[in-house]
Amino acid sequence: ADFLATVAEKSDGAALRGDYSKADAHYVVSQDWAAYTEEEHALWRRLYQRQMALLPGRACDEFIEALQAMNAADGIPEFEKTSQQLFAATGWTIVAVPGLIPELTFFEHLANRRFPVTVWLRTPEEFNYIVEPDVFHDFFGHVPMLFNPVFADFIQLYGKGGLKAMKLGGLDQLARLYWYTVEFGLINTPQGLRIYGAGILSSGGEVEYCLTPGTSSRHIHLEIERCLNTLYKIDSYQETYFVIDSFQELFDGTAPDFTPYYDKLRSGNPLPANTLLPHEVELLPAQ
Ligand code: HBI
Ligand code: FE
Repeated sequence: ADFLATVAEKSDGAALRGDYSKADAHYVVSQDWAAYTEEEHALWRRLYQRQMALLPGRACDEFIEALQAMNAADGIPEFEKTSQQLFAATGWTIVAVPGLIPELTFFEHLANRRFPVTVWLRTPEEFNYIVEPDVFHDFFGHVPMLFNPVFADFIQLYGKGGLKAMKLGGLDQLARLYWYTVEFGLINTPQGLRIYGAGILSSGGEVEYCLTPGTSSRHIHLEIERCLNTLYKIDSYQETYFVIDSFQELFDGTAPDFTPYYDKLRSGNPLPANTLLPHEVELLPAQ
């Protein structure tokens, strides 16, 4: 399957984690909340507390406010409860999945305002680093931003774009946009740069790293075609962070037909992750 290539890239071809035997045709499972152990709930609380100590002044207000309203500090949450809250706010729901799912299915869920959340939690040994998305990454990292109406519309648009990119042969390009925005995006605010990307928000180390001036990483304004053409690192902190000025900008940049981008970029060479083009301005200069 297509998604095995994605996973092989991420985990050296190791088998997918998670129990796929009870998944339906859309890879949806029941969360089976009662089956989580007290040790797992305790690990969730530790993960949650560690992240919360890092996020004030670093995560964007939209994320922090939604997370607080979700009441998810006391253990692995029941998806159904948050899903009802989320549906009332933006018309999105949460669906439980065994882990990584095929790209087509993933995009179909997003296009229908359903966010797939992995049911299993990492082990204590993986407290600081995990390769595949688990429930902490998916729920803590992604779900709060779906309470923002503009961001919620953007993710649906991305899902529709994914279905289209599959037909047009633009998936490599479009996946880079997801990576550099939904997973590792920063937003410029009057108070300074803030994080909205789930890959950073659920990471112990990158929350601080990505906002530290003077590292070897660059922080540049998001330009869609440039982003679609930029390779990314999957096993280290990002070498480039793309910065937006507003979620509306993200939506508007994703709304056009990407066919011309794909036609142009497919035949050329993508840019390395550490590229800085002559006209680009570092938005987090060393002090
Ligand atoms: N499946 N559960 C899950 N979560 C993801 O983030 C995910 C996926 N399948 C495919 C996929 N992501 C990617 O190929 C998308 O990037 C673009
Ligand atoms: Fe993610």
